[in-house]
Amino acid sequence: MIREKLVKGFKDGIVVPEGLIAHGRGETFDYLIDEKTIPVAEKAEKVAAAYLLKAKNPVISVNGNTAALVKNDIVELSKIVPAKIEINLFHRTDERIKKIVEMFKGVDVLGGRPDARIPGLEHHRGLCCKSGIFSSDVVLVMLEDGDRAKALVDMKKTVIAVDLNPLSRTAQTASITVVDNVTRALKNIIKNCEILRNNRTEIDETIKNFDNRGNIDEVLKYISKRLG
Ligand code: PTJ
Repeated sequence: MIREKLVKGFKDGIVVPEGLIAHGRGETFDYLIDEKTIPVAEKAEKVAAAYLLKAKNPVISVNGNTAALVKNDIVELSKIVPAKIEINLFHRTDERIKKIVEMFKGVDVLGGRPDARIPGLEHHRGLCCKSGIFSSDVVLVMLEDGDRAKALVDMKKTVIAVDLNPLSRTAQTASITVVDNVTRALKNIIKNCEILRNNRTEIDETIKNFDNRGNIDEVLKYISKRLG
């Protein structure tokens, strides 16, 4: 079903060919974790929910793959936090932006008229919105390119990354790394937002007790053990 959604997205001009290749890489890592949410990912998903709920200006960044795979979950999460949605494409064209905005019909989405830029990224890749990603304190990125993830961390933002490859540059540079398929991760983050949203003490405790480096190491240990 995931593959078919992406192929349809590709035919509709939402997903780029590189997005199909990215999916293949992700799928490989998904097999290594048995295509399920492993306990360490569940922990990171709770932390992601806590950071989103505590943020002053949280933003969910959307690309072609996530629009094709998890559009409805993105909208649901944006309402529960609440968070802004910004379409921020790596392979940016006005036509793709327009098509993705149309997919989100009836929902406020940023990204159509970028008026700021992420320092250190060349032309199209650095474009963003002043009221969105540029001024955000917490950004949720999914299937993100490593350079952009690093540029956002360099801007002192808390970067939550959903990436099935625990060794990717994005996974390694993010502030919170969720090693899970985006199709499961968003649902779990939503569930945790529902649990945490009225509990400030638990939000603070969840954030305080988290060590991202240690959590990535646990993912690698889990994979090694499974292979062994
Ligand atoms: O739509 P655009 O123009 O913004 O382009 C989007 C892509 C995905 C092409 C672009 O951001 C890109 O090239 O990303 P990368 O550098 O290929 O990184 C994608 C990462 O996501 C890889 O580490 C994959 O393993 C991982 N990945 C792939 N599918 C999933 C995934 N992680 C979570 N869930 C998935 N379903």
